[in-house]
Amino acid sequence: MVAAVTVTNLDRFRSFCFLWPMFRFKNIRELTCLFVAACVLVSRSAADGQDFVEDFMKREYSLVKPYRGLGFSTSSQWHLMGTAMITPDHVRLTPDLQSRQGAVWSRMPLLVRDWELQVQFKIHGLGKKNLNGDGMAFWLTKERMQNGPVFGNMNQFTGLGIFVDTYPNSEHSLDRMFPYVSVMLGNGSLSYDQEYDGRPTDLGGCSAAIRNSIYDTFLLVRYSKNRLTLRVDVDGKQEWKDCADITGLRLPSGYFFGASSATGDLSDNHDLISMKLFQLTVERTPEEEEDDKEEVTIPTVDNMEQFQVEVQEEGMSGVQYFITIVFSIVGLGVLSVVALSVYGRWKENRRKRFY
Ligand SMILES: *[C@@H]1O[C@H](CO)[C@@H](O)[C@H](O)[C@H]1NC(C)=O
Ligand SMILES: [Ca+2]
Repeated sequence: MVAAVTVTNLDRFRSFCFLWPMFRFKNIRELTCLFVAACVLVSRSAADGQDFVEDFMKREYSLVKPYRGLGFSTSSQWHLMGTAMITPDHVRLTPDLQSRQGAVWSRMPLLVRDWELQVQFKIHGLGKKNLNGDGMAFWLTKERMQNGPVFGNMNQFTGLGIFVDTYPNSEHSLDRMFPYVSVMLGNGSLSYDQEYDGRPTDLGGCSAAIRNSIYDTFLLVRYSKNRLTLRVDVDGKQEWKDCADITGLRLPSGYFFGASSATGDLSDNHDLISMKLFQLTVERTPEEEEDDKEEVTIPTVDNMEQFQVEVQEEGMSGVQYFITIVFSIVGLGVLSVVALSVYGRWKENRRKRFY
């Protein structure tokens, strides 16, 4: 089918070029033919790329409009939890109201070896900047359908968590622009620390202006050969921007996709529009095949230490810092006065002894 189409295109292109001798400007003619040929080829390959990707979208792992097979019944392919609600345009995980939690979880364990997940979502609300929260998370974990403190999911989870954190809980986070997107790999005992916006455990991330955006906002997660990459497309340029790249990451198969969200004192609408899972065709050398046969039972990252950051106790504020300095100077002054007077007495005593 594709070959036939290409041949027709080529024929069209050839006859098109043969019609041209009526023009004298040989160079222009050739240039135009080249240009047309390039256009034909480019449009063909762009369309081919599309076909190729669509072919591999795995419906059984994807959540797309019109959201059939989503619901609260056990036969659903995706299960809803908490405040999650289906509308024609999105699955609203939480409304812009305080203290809500909502989630949606796939019922199918993921058995695809090399994959790419494209997520489209929308976070919007009436709160002013940094007076909104808490954000959204996307999951590929052993556990599913749990309530908890991590964006509406349990802590000490086992597997992958990708967080779109819209509220800086820690003062130390102010060196990062929020919203902040980050990746964490849980092993069942590691804890996500909300007080520090997950900083002690994050493996990478980036700032992304995704709240109240006029553009469609997307995440792209790709996992192949123990490498996980995260990209974002948030500024309407239809381009993927690198956000995180983690090698040596081992993720067992048979985990579940999910998306969750929570609001607290601060809130936002957290809308999931789609999660599309594509199977990738990846070639492997015999060694890589061997390496892949090793059974992975717990998620791990090689050289975990490289990601670890020192998170200090909440430091001093400007005022505290100033007071400390003033007291130090006064203290030093007092000390030197005391020292001087002691020295003076000692000298006097010595003089008395000599006479
Ligand atoms: C999980 O990872 C942490 C940090 O690398 C480690 O201390 C802990 O022992 C691991 N837990 C399990 C169950 O492997
Ligand atoms: Ca936060």
